[in-house]
Amino acid sequence: MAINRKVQTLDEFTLQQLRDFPQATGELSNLLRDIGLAAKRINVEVNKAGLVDILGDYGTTNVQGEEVKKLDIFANNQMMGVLQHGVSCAGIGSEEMDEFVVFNDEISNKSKYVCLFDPLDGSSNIDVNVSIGTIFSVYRRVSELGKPATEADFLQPGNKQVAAGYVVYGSSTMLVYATRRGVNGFTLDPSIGEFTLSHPDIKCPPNGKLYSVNHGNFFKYEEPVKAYITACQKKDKTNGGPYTQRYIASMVADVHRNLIKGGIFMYPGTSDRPEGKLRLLYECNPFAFIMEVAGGKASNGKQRVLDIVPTKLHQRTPFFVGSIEMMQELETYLKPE
Ligand code: AHM
Repeated sequence: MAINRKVQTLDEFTLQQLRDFPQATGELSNLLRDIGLAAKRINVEVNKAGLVDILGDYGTTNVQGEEVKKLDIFANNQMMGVLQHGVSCAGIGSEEMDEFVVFNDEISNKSKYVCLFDPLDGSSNIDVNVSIGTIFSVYRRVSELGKPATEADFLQPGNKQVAAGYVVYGSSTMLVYATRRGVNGFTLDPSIGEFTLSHPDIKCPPNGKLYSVNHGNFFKYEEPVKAYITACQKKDKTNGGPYTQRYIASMVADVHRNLIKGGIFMYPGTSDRPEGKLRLLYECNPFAFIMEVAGGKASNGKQRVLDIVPTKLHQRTPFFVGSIEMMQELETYLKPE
C-alpha cells in the first residue's frame, strides 16, 4: 500500500518547526506532543460520555467494579499526568484546582515552561452531546532554572505566552495551537489515532457576519454593550450585514467557529457579575493570543487582554474577541469619543 506522505502528523509538524531553529532545545515540541497525547485520551472518554448511563454514573462504580471519574476530573488528571511525567514542564495551573502545582523533581525543576489549562471547558454541554474543549497556555518560567517553579511563573501577563491552543471535541476532534510564528490546526484521524495537519496557517477573516453572546443576559449588560448588540441586530446589506447570532455556550466551539469563519465572541460583565464569567488565565489569554496571531483582536472592553497583569490564578475578566474590523467597530461603542 502506498503511504500518503502529504499527511503531516502533529509530531512531524512540531519536529519540522524545530529544524528551522537549530538553537531550540525541543522542549516546547515535547510539551505540545504531550498535550496531544492527553487530548487523544480525553477524546476517547468524551466519545463514550453517552454510555455513562449504561456503565454507571460518573463518581460511582461501573460494571467492571472500576471507579468512574467525572469527565472533567478525568481530563484534568490526563493533562496533569502527561505534563508531570514529561520532561518539559515545571508545574501547572488548572481551572479544576484551587492552587497551582509545582512538580518539584530533578527533571521538572530544570524544565523551561509552565502550563495553564482548562481541561474540559463547556462541561455543562457534555450531557447533551454538544461540543466541548480543552484550552491550554504555555509560559517560559521567570524563576531560576534548576529550582522549583514559583507563583510568579503562573501570574504572567498573556503577552508572555510562548504558545497557546485548544482541542475541540466536536463532529471531528481538532487541536489548534499558536506560537508567535502562526496558528495551525490538526484534525484527529481516528483510523490511525493521529492529529494530522488539516488547517495550516489559520488567519481569522478581518470581517464576518457572526456575533456570539448570551442574549439571556442582555438587560444585565452595560449600556454601550447593549448598544453594540442592538447595532448587530440592525445590520443589513447597506452596512455589512445582516449579522447572524451563533452561541453554543461552549467557548472553544464558539471561538473556533468565529476564528475560521470570521465573527465576534463576547462575554461581557453583567450587573451581578461585573468581571463576567470567564477566567483570564485559562480561557481568555489563550484565545486572545491565538486570535492575535491569526490577525484578530481581543479586549476586556477597556484594554488589550494580553496586557492585563494577573493578580490571582482564578481571576475573571469581561472578554471580547474576534475579527479585527468587528472588534474595531465594537470599540467605537465601548470607548465613545
Ligand atoms: P464552564 O467552565 O462551566 O464550562 O463554563 C465556561 C463556559 C464557556 O465555554 C462559555 O463560553 C460560557 O461558559 C457560557 O456561559 P453562559 O452559559 O453563562 O452563557
